[in-house]
Amino acid sequence: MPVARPEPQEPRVIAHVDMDCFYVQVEQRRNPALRGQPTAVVQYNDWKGGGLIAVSYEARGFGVKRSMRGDEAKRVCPGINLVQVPVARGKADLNLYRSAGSEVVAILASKGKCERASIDEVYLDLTDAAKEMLLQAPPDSPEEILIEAAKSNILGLPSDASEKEKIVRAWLCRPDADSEDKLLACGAIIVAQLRVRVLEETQFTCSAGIAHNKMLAKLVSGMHKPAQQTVVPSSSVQDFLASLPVKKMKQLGGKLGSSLQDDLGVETIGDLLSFTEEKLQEQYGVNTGTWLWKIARGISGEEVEDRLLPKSHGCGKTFPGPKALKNSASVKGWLDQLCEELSERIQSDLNQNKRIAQTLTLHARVSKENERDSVKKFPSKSCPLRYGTWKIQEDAMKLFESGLHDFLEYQNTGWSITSLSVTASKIFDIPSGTSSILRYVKGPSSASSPAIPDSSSVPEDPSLDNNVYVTPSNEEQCEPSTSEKEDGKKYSAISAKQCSANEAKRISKKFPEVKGTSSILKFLSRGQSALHEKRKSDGLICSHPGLESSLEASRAEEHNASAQGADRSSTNCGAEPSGSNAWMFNVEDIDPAVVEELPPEIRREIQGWIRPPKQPNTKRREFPGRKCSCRHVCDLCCRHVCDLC
Ligand code: DCP
Repeated sequence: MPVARPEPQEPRVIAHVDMDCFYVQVEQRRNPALRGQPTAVVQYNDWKGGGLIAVSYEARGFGVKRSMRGDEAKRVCPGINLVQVPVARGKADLNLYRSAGSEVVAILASKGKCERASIDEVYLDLTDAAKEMLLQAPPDSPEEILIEAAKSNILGLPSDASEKEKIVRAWLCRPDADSEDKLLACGAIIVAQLRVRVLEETQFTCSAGIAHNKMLAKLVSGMHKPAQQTVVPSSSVQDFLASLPVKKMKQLGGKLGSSLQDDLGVETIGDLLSFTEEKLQEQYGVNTGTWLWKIARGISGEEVEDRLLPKSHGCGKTFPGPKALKNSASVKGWLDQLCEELSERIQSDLNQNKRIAQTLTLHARVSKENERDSVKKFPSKSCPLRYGTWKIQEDAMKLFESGLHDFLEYQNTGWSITSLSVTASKIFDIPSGTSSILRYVKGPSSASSPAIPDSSSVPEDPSLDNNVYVTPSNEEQCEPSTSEKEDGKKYSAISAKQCSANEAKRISKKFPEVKGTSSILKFLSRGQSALHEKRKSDGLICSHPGLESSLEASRAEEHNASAQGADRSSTNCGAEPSGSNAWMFNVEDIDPAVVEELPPEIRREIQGWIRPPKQPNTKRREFPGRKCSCRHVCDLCCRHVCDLC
């Protein structure tokens, strides 16, 4: 349920930028002969000509809609060009569109905080940029206004007037405007400049909404498409919302919106104004009630997140009509393909952006034989994500079996799957300091764990010994930054051989109470390998992806199928670490968030160093994992709910 966020004291300038018929534009850039032509991008599945997923504005003029299939689109518009999405692994490959979206994001992010909301949508917080413009170069002459800004649609101004452009120019540099409108005018000019840059540098057009909050900016960005922008001055908010159907509002498209219609008779956002905050709270709870009361007045405190990367990675495939999957072998075949793609994407996210995904989720659309109208849905299932293609494949299949078991409720009946998808979510940045934990746990003991690449990939140069060798090609990225290298203080996990005597002295002086290295050594030399062995023998290693499994993953990817066997057999698990026998560690480098990710035995010890010991919560500490009836007790990922069990 939606919750009201506190609004900032100062007015903000927020933009929502949405690319026009995005996939079509990407295809038109690839093949300029398609420019200006009725064109649509169709799904890989060619059933009835393939489902349309993007339609050019020229084709829309003929009545072609996204809900159509290729055959129908051809009937409506015989001249339409149908372009199939690129294909890989027997399904759509969206990488082309993703990277085209990234090109646009890179330009938009130059002017303020930028949140990538989808493959072709971005929120921008332009407050600072607008304030700066107002201070340094405010728009003061109508003639100087950029043509693209002069074409803005400003809610509340006459939109069909023959002199619209003149009116807009005057509005954008009104000397008597209040400070909110002045900021908004600057925001509109900045967005127009950005859109011009996007067009020049990528050949793509986009549309935008500019308002004082995200909610309003998003609501109007698609109001005038293609290649236009719409501005919402505060004075026009009430009129705009008065006639806005409730279902158009984000978060009101589903059950909450239906309840507003059915239970309160609310059809437009404006209708909400007749209810007191108390009444709405009574009906929908305190938080949602307040949220509804506020959105009715155009108030929303939601912030633009500083995020240029997607929140999750998903790979899916539909199997319409006769293509539906009806046996486990075909499901496994497709899941393997989807998981392979997912694995590649999360691995590349890890390598390029140092981000780790924590949760694997499987969704499916399934119907029982002879019960096609049944309302029972296949339950989505999740488990901790283990890096490495075969592990993801294995877990996804188990999730599917578990979901199918729940779905069928012990009935021995046939089933049919029309869509399958796997998602990697709960993605977080590896916090600064994690690399030191990684090194600390894994770095030096290349022989101690299967997660470490074999010695051939470990350079002899001791100065490079601190690196985390995710993959050979990734060495550079994982190397500590120059500043880290130059800064003598930041030298976590340096073997005693490398650590100068002075530095060792400094640490022991600074942290005289840090005496816990022996158990770490124990852990490194045998504890972890024993734990690893135990989990392997338990049948499911619930390892934390940020520690061992990301490394394992790389290896698995690297060695492919043959190496997977080697990976499973983990022949060198029990070997003693070689080459180093003592460890120095700068406690200041430890990020508390990272400590939570460590195995309990190490966690307890490190927590003792970095903060005064708490009264132990024995219950939690003694048994951090969720005990499952099967043996999948996950003590590294105890916060996750494991649907495999
Ligand atoms: N997309 C898809 N499947 C859908 C909807 C969209 O694969 N069911 C893809 C194709 C679109 C892109 O996502 O080009 C962006 O979707 P939008 O909803 O933003 O639509 P468009 O950008 O195509 O058109 P518009 O100009 O109306 O925003």
